[in-house]
Amino acid sequence: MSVLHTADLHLTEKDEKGWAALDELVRLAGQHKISALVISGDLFDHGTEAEKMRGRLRAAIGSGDFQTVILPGNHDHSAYRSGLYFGENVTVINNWQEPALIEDAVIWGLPYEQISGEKLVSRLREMAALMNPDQANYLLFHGELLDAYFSREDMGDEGNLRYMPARLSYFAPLPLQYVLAGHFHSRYASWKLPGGGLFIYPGSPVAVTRRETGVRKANLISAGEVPLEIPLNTNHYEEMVLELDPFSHEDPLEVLDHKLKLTHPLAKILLTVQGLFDGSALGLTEKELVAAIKKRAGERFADEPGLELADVRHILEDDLFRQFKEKLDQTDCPGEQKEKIKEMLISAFRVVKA
Ligand SMILES: [Mn+2]
Repeated sequence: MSVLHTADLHLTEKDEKGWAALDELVRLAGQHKISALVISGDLFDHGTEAEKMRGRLRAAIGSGDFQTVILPGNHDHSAYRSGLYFGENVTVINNWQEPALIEDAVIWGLPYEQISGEKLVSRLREMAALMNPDQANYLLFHGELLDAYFSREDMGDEGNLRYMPARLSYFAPLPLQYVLAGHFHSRYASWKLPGGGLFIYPGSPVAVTRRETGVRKANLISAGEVPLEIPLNTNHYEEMVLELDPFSHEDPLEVLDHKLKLTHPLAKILLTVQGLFDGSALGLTEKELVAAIKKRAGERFADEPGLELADVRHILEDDLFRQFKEKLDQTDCPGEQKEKIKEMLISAFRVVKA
């Protein structure tokens, strides 16, 4: 028994990135010969569009010989109300009392509803009464874990509402091996459940907002083994800082090329260029350097780079600065300290000259 666990694909008709991520998940499902693909909520971005995407979804997940179990999330719960049929090997958990049985595992789910923490506690107690502790029980959950210090932006674009707020302690009465959760987009994260077992958010498999930086992951669970974070070949964002140094002999454009080479080909780069540079040594004005950077990275950028740079050649060429620097270079103070002093000196000159 093995499960590939994901959530928060936020599929729309127009955005191909989500569909490509689904294909990647299906490819991995085949590669790892899993029993079930579990999607813990927000498969669709809007409930209203699901009907139109049904055929495409069926074609995408119907090709493998594994089961798919879908949990309604806060974004797409309205999609499943009419009992949409997604194919033979797809189960939608519309009722918390009716689990999906896959091999020797019992996969329960809490379809999304707008309920308070108190109500959730009693709902979980009712569920516990239905579970057989001698079986392998998994629970699919889509909502916010209050034990974790998340910010709003970690959930994608959600505004100010709390969705199915839960604490780890709420799950204590349930004989669970795993809570396979969704709703938290930023990254893969897991917690120990007080009654045994693990609570796991896999993070979104494809970036929805710019906060979803780094290679995206899916969660692979094989009975008796430690859950695995499986890296995905899907679209995401990556933060990059290009640090300039007026005394370095490195060409910042070459440094940028090198950094770009190390990034994932599907990463969109959020670049910040910061620091001071010697335009005369580089043979470029500030405007030219910025243009060269933009040209170099071209379509790799998610948007316009953040620019916090300045050409300080006029300071480096100043007689007083040069004299001071020569004296400093002759002293035997450690290199790191020299760098610090030079930085301070340039800042002082910039204030004076401004
Ligand atoms: Mn959600």
